[in-house]
Amino acid sequence: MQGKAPRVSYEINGNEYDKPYYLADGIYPDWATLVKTVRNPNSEKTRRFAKMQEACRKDVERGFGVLQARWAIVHHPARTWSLKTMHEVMTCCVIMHNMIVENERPDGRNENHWEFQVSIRVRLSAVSIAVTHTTDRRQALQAFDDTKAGVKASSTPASGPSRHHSPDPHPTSSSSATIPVIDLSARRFDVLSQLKAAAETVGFFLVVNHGVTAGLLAEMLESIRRFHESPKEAKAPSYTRDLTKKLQFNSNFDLFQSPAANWRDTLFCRAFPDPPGQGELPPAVRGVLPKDSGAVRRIAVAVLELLSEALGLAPNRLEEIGCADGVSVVGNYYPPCPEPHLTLGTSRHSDPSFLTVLLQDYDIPGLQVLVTDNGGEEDKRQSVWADVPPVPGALVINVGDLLQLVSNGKLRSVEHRVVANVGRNGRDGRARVSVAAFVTANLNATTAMVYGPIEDLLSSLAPPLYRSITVPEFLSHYNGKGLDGGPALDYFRLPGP
Ligand SMILES: O=C(O)CCC(=O)C(=O)O
Repeated sequence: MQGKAPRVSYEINGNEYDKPYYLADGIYPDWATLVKTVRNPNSEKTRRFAKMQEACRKDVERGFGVLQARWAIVHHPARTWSLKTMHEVMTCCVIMHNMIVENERPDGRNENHWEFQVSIRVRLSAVSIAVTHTTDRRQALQAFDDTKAGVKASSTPASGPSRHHSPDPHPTSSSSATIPVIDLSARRFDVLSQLKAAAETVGFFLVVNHGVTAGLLAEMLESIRRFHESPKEAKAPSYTRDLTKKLQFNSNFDLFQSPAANWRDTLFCRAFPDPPGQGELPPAVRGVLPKDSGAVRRIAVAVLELLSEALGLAPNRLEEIGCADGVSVVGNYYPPCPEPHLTLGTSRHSDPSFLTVLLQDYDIPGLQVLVTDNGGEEDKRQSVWADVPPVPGALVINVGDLLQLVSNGKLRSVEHRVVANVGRNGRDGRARVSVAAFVTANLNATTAMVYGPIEDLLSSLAPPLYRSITVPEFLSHYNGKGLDGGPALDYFRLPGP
């Protein structure tokens, strides 16, 4: 950059900045834009300097977080050794981000000329095509979101830019025998060894004889279907992207973050320990939602007890540290998709829970888990998508990211996805419905628990793989990143030896 900074002016967290910050090691320019902090501030002046520097550093990190949320390429480890190429990629992302922000300004202040001091060669024509595409996409998504009606009522084609998923590199497995079915009424020893084997490899299992009546299971699926199929006007009041609300209806919680939107609508409810009052619930789900979360939580506690033992811990250890102190229920609705080969029902992801208990549609399959042919998850390049077949009366249980974290990687939170609902007859077919209960910490607690790998599981041969975090911290990263683009837990991984 030969010591010349481009002229910029921007605001983060209410602070105004007029200097650019460079975020890759080794390319900091010579002038004082990034200054190291004072390690032991021992005077008023150095204390103030360190404080201000820390605030700026946080703003820079936040700015970088925005870039990471918008551009998938900034999420991943560098794909090249070339500093120049990395610099160009970052520069493109910053330029495109700034152009989008400028273009979206509501107050018409977008007639400013773009002033890029391009001492590196950036292909601006390619950049502006990408930006046009991105802003068109953003506007299309906003228009869709403003309908508050979800994909159920949408006429957006799956082939449009907002929903078109890139082809997936992994084939679909022809074998459906990968996900074990475990009878919870069998001998405790047998159940424990089957759960252990599944949780350490494929991360998913089906359970039968779990104690929840067929009647309640049917009622859960039916109430979610009823909600999504009620008139648009009945659902619109619950439509929100406010993550603090106990009840949220929307289509794709990560609509504006993820590279491609999914063909599904979702009703989300913080169901335990402090559920919304019956009067706050849409009529379609009244009387069912808190009841089902209680039943599901009991199964989760029983499974956590067995998994605790499988880890060599006291049976109540996982429950004791609060792994089942909160339950959020999501009721998914996958309308038949006219172009199912171009999009997905749910993008590839792992779950932000300790454990997930899922009731899936008995008639329409769609859930797939990414496994290696031998059932494990060691080599992602060799992985295949294995169907989780619908088994009437069964519940699907899977290990979530937080259980992988506290078990220090012994239990596996495995990526999964839902293919778009083919329907029988284009859009005239039946929608697929599922109800997932994310079993997690108490999200209403005033002081959030800190979770890290459980000490008893660590040794010199098994050093901690993850840093300690709170569940709100994890969720903030998970929600900011959106589905797709790699497991959220990788962000909290400690550097390897
Ligand atoms: O609909 C399903 O079968 C699974 C949904 C899912 O993976 C999720 O909601 O996280």
